[in-house]
Amino acid sequence: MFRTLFLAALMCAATLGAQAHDYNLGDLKIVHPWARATAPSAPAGGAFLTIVNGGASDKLLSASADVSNVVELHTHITEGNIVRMRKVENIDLAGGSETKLAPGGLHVMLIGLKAPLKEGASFPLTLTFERSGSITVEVNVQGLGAATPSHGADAAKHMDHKPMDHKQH
Ligand SMILES: [Cu+2]
Repeated sequence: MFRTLFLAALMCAATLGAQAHDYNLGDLKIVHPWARATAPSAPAGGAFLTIVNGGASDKLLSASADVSNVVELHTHITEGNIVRMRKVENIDLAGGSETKLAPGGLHVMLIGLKAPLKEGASFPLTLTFERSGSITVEVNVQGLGAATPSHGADAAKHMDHKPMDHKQH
């Protein structure tokens, strides 16, 4: 299948304002990339987005950004009654599926923030897919109270995120 939407996606990324927010990359649609604003001392933050795959199966292999020293793909797992974050090597995107990276679930982890993520700001995040290639999207930073009701608890979990957690994987 021809990737006719690729150029359109690039143009969209180049002209994007602070609030716009869908990107097309081949058969993939990337919806509303956003991150939660972080407290001044927070060592890490999370970025979230939804990936709609209208084609054959694909995988999100990696994410990169300049706002932190390390960028990882994470999920949350429950061990007993403790919810922890764990690094994942990639994220499966089945054909015809919609995959949400959202607070409390899969997310892009920004570890070692170089500066706090401020509400109203935005930053580029490059996503690399196994089949569809790469795209750079603009992530909008939203306030601490934005989106889901589970935010308070999730923000606390991110605060507990120690560098040691990542060395185990
Ligand atoms: Cu995480």
